[in-house]
Amino acid sequence: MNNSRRSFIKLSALGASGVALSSAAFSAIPIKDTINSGVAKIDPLPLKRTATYCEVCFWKCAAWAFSDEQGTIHKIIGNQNDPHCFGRLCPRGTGGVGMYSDKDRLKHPLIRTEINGKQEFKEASWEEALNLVASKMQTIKDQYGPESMALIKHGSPGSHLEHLFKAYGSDTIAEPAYAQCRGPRETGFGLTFGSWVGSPEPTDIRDTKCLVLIGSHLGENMHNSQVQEMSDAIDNGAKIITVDPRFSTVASKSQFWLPIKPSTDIALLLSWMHVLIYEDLYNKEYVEKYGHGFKALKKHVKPFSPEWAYGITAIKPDQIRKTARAMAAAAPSTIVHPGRHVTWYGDDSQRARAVAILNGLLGSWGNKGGFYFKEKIKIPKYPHPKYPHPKWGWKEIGEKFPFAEMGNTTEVIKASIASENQKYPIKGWFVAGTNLVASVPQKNIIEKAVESLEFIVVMDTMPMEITGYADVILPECTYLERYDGLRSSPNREPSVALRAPAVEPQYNTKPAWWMAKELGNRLGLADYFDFENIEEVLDWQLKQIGSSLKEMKKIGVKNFKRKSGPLYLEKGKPYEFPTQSGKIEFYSEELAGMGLDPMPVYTPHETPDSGFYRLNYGRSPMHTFSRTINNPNLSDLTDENTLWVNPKVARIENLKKGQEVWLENQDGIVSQFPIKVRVTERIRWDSVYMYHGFGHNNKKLSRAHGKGISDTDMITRIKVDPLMGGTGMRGNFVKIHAENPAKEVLI
Ligand SMILES: Nc1nc2c(c(=O)[nH]1)N[C@H]1C(S)=C(S)[C@@H](COP(=O)(O)OP(=O)(O)OC[C@H]3O[C@@H](n4cnc5c(=O)[nH]c(N)nc54)[C@H](O)[C@@H]3O)O[C@H]1N2
Ligand SMILES: Nc1nc2c(c(=O)[nH]1)N[C@H]1C(S)=C(S)[C@@H](COP(=O)(O)OP(=O)(O)OC[C@H]3O[C@@H](n4cnc5c(=O)[nH]c(N)nc54)[C@H](O)[C@@H]3O)O[C@H]1N2
Ligand code: SF4
Ligand SMILES: [Mo]
Repeated sequence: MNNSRRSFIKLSALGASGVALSSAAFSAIPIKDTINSGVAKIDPLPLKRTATYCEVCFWKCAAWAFSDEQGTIHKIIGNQNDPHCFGRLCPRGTGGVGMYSDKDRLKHPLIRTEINGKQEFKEASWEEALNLVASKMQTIKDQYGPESMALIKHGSPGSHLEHLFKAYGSDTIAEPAYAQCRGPRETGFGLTFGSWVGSPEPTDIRDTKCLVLIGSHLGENMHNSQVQEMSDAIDNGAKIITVDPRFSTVASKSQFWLPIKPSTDIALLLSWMHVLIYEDLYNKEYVEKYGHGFKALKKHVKPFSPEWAYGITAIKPDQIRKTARAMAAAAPSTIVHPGRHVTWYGDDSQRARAVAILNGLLGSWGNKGGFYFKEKIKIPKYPHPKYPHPKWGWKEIGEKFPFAEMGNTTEVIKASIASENQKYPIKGWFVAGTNLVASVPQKNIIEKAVESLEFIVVMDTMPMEITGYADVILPECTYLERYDGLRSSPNREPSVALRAPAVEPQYNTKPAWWMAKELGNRLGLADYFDFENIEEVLDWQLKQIGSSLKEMKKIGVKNFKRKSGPLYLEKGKPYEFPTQSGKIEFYSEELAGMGLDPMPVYTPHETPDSGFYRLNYGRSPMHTFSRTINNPNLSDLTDENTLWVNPKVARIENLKKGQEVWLENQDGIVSQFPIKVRVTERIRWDSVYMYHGFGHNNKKLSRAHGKGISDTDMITRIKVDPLMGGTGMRGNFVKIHAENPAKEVLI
C-alpha cells in the first residue's frame, strides 16, 4: 500500500499518556444499598447510579454504572432484574470502564490530508468533518446513486446509521456478525424449524438435563446468562457432552469430551442420528406429530453407523453410542447447542441443519430443558417519512446465495473493487463499530477495495486498524457516555433495557445518534430526524409500550408478561411450525426443489500437508474480539495470545515453552509478529490454537501493539457456504518457524 492514493496511516505511539491504568475497576468498593435506590451511599462520596447496558460484547447485559461528580466511573455492576445477566457481569463487562478511561481513545474528528507528499490525519472540527462526509455522500449519490454508498457496521452505532442510510436511499448494508459469525446456523435452523435461533439463543439451559456443545466453548465464550445457567445445570446434575478438538474449559466439566478430528462434525452428527433412529431412541410421538420426511431421513442415515463415523471422526463407536444414549435418556430436556461462530468449513448451513435435525429427533424444540419459544417487545419506530426504494442493495450483491437473509460483508467488500463489469459498483464506505481488518479474512481483498473506493469514513471509539484506511474518522463517545437505542430482547419473558450516559463525553467525542442526525440534516433528510435529541425519541417509544424515560432511568430494565402463549408446546394441542410444510423438516422440500442436498451429507475437507498444522482459534475469556485488547483493565488480565501446541508437536518442531515463533500459512503469508509457545495436551497434534483478536499493528494502541498474532492475518483461504454465503475460516494451515522467515528472505 506504499505510495498509494490511500496509504495506511499508523500514527506514532503515544508516550506517557498511554501507560496502563491500574485495575481500579476490580477493586472492592464498599457499596451498600446499590440495588433499587437512585444513589449508592459510599463513604465518603455519594455516587450517582446510571442505567446502562454493556457494549463490551453483544450479549448486552443491563447494568448500573456508578460515577462521581468529577467524571470518574467507580464501578459497573449487573442489574438484578435483567434476564441477560441476573445481576452479575462477566469480567469483560466489569472491565468495561476501561473503554472510557483508555487514554489511547480517539479524541477529535480527523481528516486525511497530504503534507509534503506524506499522508497524515489532521484534527478537524465537527463542522468540517460532518460537512465533508455529507458532501462526499451527496457526490456519490449524484454520480452513481445512493446504493453505491455502503454501511458496514456492528453494535449499537449500527441502528442509528441504518436509519440514516435507508433515508438516504441505500440498503447496501452488512455486518460481520452474519456472514463471519452466526449466519449459517440461522439458515440451518430456519430450514428445519422455520425460525432463526437469534440472540440470545432460546436454549433452556436452566432446566436442561443434557447439554451438547459442538465447537461452542461456553465458559470461554462468556455469554453471561448462558454460562450462569450452565453452571447451575451442572450443579443440578445435568450431563455435558463436549465435541471439540481442544480440551476447552467446559470439556473439563463434561461427562464426555469427544476430541473430534477437525472438520468432520457432520459425520458424527449423522452417526448420532443413526443410533437414535436404529436403536429406537428418538422421540416417536413428537416426530410423528411434528416431523416431515422422517422416512427419508431414516433411509438416508442407514449407512452412517458409529463404525463408519469412527474412520472419519476418530471418535470411538462406543463413545458415539454412549453419548447418543445419554442424549436420548435426558430428552426432551436435551439441548444440542446451535453454536454461534459457525462459519467453519463452507458446509456450515448443512452442519447447522444436522444439529437442528438432531434436536428434532430428540423432541427438544419447544420442550422444557430444550428450546423455549422466545418473546420480545416490538419497539415502535419514531414517526418518519417512508424510506425511498433503492434499486439494488445487499440482497442483489449476495444474489448467488439463495438463503442469505442479511448483507454479506465479504460480498460488499468484493463489490467495492473496481472492475470493467461491476454490476453493483460500491464507491464509498461508512464503517461503524467494526474493525474489518481483524474481523474479515483475506486482507488482500480489503486492501484492493480500499484502493478502489472514492471515500471511506470510519466511526469508532479507538484508533483501531480500520481507522488507518479512513478519509475521515468520527470519534464516537463510549457507551458509558451516551444514550442509545432501547435494548429489546427475546427471552422467556420480554424485557427492555435503557442505556443512559453515566458521565459527559470526554474529549471532543459525540454519540452516533447525534452524528446520524447531523448528517441527515446536511443531506436534506431532516424530516427523518424530526426530534431535538434522543431523549425525546426514547420517551416517546417507552410511552408507547407503557413505560417512560423517567421510569427506565430508575429501574434500568423493565420485564413484561408474555402475550404470545406458553413457553413450550402444549400437550394435545396442534402446533404449526413456520416452515413450508408446517412441520419440522427432516427432509427439506425447499432444498430438494433447488437441486441442493435435502438432508445433510458429509464431505471430506482438506487436511494439513506434512509440516503444517490446522489453524484453530477461539475466544479469549477476558477479551472481546480485537476491541478490548488495548483496554487498560482487561489487558492487565491477558495481554497477549499464545500458540497452543501439543507436546508431540513441540518435540517434532523442537519447541520450548515460552519460546517466540513465527507462523507462515499455506499461501506464504507470514505473521506480522511472533507468538509465544504454550505446550499443552489440551490441543490435538494436527492443529494449533490461539485466541482471536490479538496482534494489533497500529502503534496508537499502546498496550495492544505487537502483542501476539492476528489469526485473521493467517486466514487467506476461505470456504464459502453455497446456501447463504458464510465465510468459512477454518481451512487454513500454518508452519511454525523459530526465526522470522520474512526476514530471512530479505537478507
Ligand atoms: N479470524 C477471525 N475472524 C472473526 C472471528 C474469529 O473468531 N476469528 N469472529 C467473528 C465473529 S463471531 C464476529 S461477531 C465478528 C466481530 O467483528 P467486529 O465487531 O468487527 O469485532 P471487533 O474486532 O471487536 O471490532 C469492533 C470495533 O468496534 C469498535 N467499537 C467498540 N465500541 C464501540 C462503540 O461504542 N462505538 C463505535 N462506533 N465503535 C465501537 C472497536 O474499537 C472496534 O474497532 O468477527 C468475526 N471474525
Ligand atoms: N470471552 C468472549 N466471549 C464471547 C465473545 C468474545 O469475543 N469473547 N464473542 C461472542 C461471539 S460474537 C460469538 S459468535 C461467540 C463465539 O463463540 P463460539 O461459538 O463458542 O465459537 P469460537 O469462539 O469460535 O469457539 C471455537 C471452538 O470450536 C473448536 N473447534 C475448532 N474446530 C472445530 C471443529 O472442526 N469441530 C468442533 N466440534 N470444534 C471445533 C475450538 O477448539 C474452540 O473451542 O462468543 C461470544 N462470546
Ligand atoms: S457477557 Fe460480559 S461483555 Fe458481554 S454484555 Fe454481558 S457483561 Fe458485557
Ligand atoms: Mo459473533
